[in-house]
Amino acid sequence: MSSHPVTFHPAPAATPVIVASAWSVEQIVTLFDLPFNDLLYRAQQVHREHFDPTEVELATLLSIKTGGCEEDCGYCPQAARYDTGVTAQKMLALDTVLEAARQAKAHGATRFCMGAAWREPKDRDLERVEEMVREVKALGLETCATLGMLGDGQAEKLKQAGLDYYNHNLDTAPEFYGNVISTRDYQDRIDTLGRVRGAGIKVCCGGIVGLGESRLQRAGLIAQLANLDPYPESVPVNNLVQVEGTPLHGLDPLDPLEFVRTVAVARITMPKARVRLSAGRRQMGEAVQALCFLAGANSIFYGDKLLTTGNPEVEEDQALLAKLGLHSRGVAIDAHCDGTDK
Ligand code: SAM
Ligand code: DTB
Ligand code: SF4
Repeated sequence: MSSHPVTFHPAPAATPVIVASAWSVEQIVTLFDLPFNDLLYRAQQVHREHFDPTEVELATLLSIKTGGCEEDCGYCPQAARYDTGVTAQKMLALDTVLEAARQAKAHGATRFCMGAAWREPKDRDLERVEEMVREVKALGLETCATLGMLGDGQAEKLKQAGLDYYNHNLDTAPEFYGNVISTRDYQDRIDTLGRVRGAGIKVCCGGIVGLGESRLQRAGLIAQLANLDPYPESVPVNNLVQVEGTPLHGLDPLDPLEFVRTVAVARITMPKARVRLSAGRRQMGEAVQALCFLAGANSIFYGDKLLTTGNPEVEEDQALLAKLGLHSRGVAIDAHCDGTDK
């Protein structure tokens, strides 16, 4: 287990100094339980030690193969067994993917993530994805793919094609996982992450909150992520987007401040990771998103659509970043573009 040299500088009020080597769930619950201001103060300190706090990564998603998935993930509109209005489609043509990637780049995205509604890719499908990865990378974008579980040799093929990141989420705490998914288990996910690491691809791995889990279980998810050795380079924190027809539709939404706490705890326990404010931003409003950036989020999914559900419009995001004085990697966002810089 690697050590995570996280030394907490004392907040103005006397607070304990914790030096963690591996994070216990109890330590993480202690973070969650801090007064909100102390938690955000600590997250800001850690964030500023490792990143420019005014910089945000923009990653654009594209669903390259939508719907018809055989898995039973209780949150997912793309599972064939749920009647959500999402219909199964064929894999997109290379040209369509490249056009979307060019547009993402023109809007200022630096990473392009291709998602497929598969339990696992078949080798002949993987070849087509490899081609997409090669061509998207040639446009000068970082590449990411999320294709489900990977089998022997598949991660190596993606690496050879130039894949920078593979997204595969642990989703929730091990003890809550069975309430959400039954068609694959936690260890399957850990195995895929091992294959990704073994091939030398960077890991993008996070989870979803608002599934009906407890704070203890949210801490359990963060402990799993933070104790991966090494912890993921990218950590997407998704807030459940409730879709009619899925089993998790109709749950009480998570308190937005608890979502902010989750982001802060991810930042503190994974200091050098890109913590991505992921699904659910459209439902959050600007003030909650601003708190998430204060809590250490420094990446967003950027583009009008996630995979099948909505995301804030590009212009809306540009205006929000400008309002907050945030800029994207290498791209200055004009503070006057929303007309509110008075
Ligand atoms: N099929 C592949 C898999 O499951 O690994 C890749 C795509 S899958 C849609 C990627 C991730 O999106 C899931 O692991 C989950 O964390 C997230 N996700 C899916 N539906 C969501 C929803 N309704 N709200 C929030 N996050 C969601
Ligand atoms: C991740 O953690 N969140 C993204 C991406 N990785 C693939 C997906 C969010 C999906 C939200 C529901 C939808 O649009 O279908
Ligand atoms: Fe399929 Fe992925 Fe959706 Fe699960 S999350 S149903 S594996 S597309």
